[in-house]
Amino acid sequence: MKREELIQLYSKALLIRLFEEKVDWLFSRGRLWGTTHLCIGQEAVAVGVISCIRRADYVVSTHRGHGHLIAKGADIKLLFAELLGRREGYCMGKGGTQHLCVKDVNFLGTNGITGGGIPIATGAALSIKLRDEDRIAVCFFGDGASNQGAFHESLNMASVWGLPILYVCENNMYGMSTRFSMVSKYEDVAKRACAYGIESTIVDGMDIEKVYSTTEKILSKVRNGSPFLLEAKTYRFCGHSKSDPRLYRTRDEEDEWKRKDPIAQIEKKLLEILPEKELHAIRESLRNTIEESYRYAEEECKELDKDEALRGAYAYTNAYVSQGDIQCPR
Ligand SMILES: Cc1ncc(C[n+]2csc(CCOP(=O)(O)OP(=O)(O)O)c2C)c(N)n1
Repeated sequence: MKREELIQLYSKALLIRLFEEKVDWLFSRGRLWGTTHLCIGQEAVAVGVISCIRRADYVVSTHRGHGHLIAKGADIKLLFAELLGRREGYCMGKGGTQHLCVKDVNFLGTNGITGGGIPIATGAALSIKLRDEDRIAVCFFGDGASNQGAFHESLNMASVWGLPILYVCENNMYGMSTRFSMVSKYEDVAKRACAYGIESTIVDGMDIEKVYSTTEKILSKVRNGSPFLLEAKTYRFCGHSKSDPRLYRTRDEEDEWKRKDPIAQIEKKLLEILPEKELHAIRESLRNTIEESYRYAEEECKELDKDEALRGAYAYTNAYVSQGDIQCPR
C-alpha cells in the first residue's frame, strides 16, 4: 500500500478513536444523556471497508455506529452537535447516537434495534436495482444480530433478487454479555451465507490493510449484483455500553486482543516509513479537530426549545399534554 493511502487509513481510524474517547469522557462527566456504544477496538472494520466505497454508496449502521459515520465522511462538528442535542446537529439534535442519519453522505442511519438495519440496507439495495443506479449498499451488523430472523430473511431476498449489497458482520464475539459461541453451533457467521447461495469470506478485523484489500477484491462482484457476506473478527475494547462491568469475559482475554490494537498496528507500520515527528503532527492535528469540533458544538450551537423539540414528533406523551400548552392532535 502507498504511503499516502496508509496515512489516510491511519488518520481516519485515529479520528474515530479520539472521537469515541471524547464521547466517553463527556458521558463520564454527565454532559451526554441516555447511553452510548463505543466502537473502540473495532475501527479497522469501519475504515477498511468504507475507504473502499464511494460517496454515492449507501451505508447502514448499527447501535455502535459513530465510526461508520465518521469513516463515511461526517463533519465531526455536526456529529458532536447532534450528540449534545443541539439544533445544528445532523438531525437537529433529535436523533442522538442511536438515530443518526446523514443524507449528504448517504448514511442511512444508526439503529437501536439489533439487526434492524439489515432489512433497511436490503431495501436500499433493492431500490438501487429497481432504479438501475450505479451504487451499492453496505450493511454493518454484529454477531448477535445474525441470530435475528431479519438477517436470514434479508440474505435470502438479496440472493434471490441479485441485489448489490455487501453485508459486513463485525464479529466481536459478544452480543451484550452473551458469547456468540453460546448461541451458535458455528463460531463463524460467514458459514451461514452458503445457506442462501451467497459468497462469504472471513478477514482479520484488527488489520486495516487486510480489511481494505479484502473489501476491494469483493466489491466488483457486489457492483455486478452478487450480494456478499464479509465477516471481520474484531473486539470491542470497552464494555457493551455505559453500564457494563464486563463480568462475562476475562481481563486476560481483553489484554490478548488489545495487543492486536488496529491503531497500534498501523502506527508500527507507519514508523517504518515516516519520521516519528510527522506521526506526532498527525496525532496533534486530529486532537485539535476533536477539541475544536466539541467546542463549536458546546459553545456555538443552541439547545432546542420545547416547541422545536416537539416539532416533527408523531406523538405527544401525557406529560407534555398535561402541561396544557401543547395542542394534542386528535
Ligand atoms: C430487537 C432487539 N433486541 C435486543 C436489544 C438489546 N440489545 C442491544 S445491543 C444488543 C447486542 C447486539 O449484539 P451484536 O449484534 O453482536 O452487536 P455488538 O453490540 O456486539 O456490536 C442487544 C441484545 C435490542 N436493542 N433490540
